[in-house]
Amino acid sequence: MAERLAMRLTPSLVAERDGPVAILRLNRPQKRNALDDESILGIEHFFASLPEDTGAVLLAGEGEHFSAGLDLSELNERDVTEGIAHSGLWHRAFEKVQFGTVPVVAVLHGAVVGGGLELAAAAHVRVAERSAYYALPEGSRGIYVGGGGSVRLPRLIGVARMMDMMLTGRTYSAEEGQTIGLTTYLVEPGKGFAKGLELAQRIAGNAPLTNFAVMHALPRIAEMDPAAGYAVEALMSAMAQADPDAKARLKDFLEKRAPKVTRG
Ligand code: 1HE
Repeated sequence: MAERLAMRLTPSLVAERDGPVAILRLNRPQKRNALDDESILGIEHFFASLPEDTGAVLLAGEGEHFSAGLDLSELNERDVTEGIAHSGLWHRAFEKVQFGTVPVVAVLHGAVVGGGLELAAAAHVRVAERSAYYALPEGSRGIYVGGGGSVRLPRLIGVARMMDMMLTGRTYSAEEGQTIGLTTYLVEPGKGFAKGLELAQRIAGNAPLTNFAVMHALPRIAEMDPAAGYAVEALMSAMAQADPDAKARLKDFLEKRAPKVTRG
């Protein structure tokens, strides 16, 4: 059962925990979880202040939508210099999501648009409910992505698809999002949170060093030239297998105490 996580956060966010899983809910449903500065600062604070015994994070949105993206009502007042600082704030916060201490599972439903999609892209595993839809309406608003979308989204769906979304205002459905690689799980409406929690609990049960390698080494290796990648992989693999946790897990398997791999 989830309980409140003791953390000072803006009312637009709610922090809970369920065993080793810390849960962050976007909690501004009356504004479709639009992300104002306070929420972005809160997200940064949450990921920087996780209790040490946290093994994974579950990120979800309250109400009918995951997030309507940037709070457009805050946009009018910024000049260029302030705009750069604002985008930098989002970069800093989402960097803590992607390259923080533990893997993040995002549960997506309803609108997942603009900055909401950028936030989702910073997570490590994405679960969609069939109600989810994805768009980058920045083009039609006369603005541009600023939360790391140009870096993360092409790596998920390719430059051409992101260009199409931004230039034509194309919306992808939950099913299409699953096909093009935005999400890796697709579930019925209302089932996303339970599925996300189940996955986060499994992730939290992994050896911490393996989770570290998957979060911090894998995406960097994927960007390296292959020769450097093989070298870093060999080092990471040697470090992981030398950890006492790995030794205990291998012993459990060899002595028939660990579960077998099962069909999906
Ligand atoms: C908002 C926002 C927002 C809703 N900022 N207030 N994002 C967008 O361009 C998406 C804009 N939002 C929408 O297209 C729709 O609101 C939704 C499809 C997400 C939801 O529709 P619906 O019918 O459920 O809600 P609604 O009636 O449009 O909105 C309810 C309230 O939320 C309403 O305020 P109210 O005071 O009239 O009740 C809306 O104004 C408010 N609201 N979305 C501010 N985004 C780092 S750069 C990232 C750049 C971007 O993210 S650009 C994409 C911005």
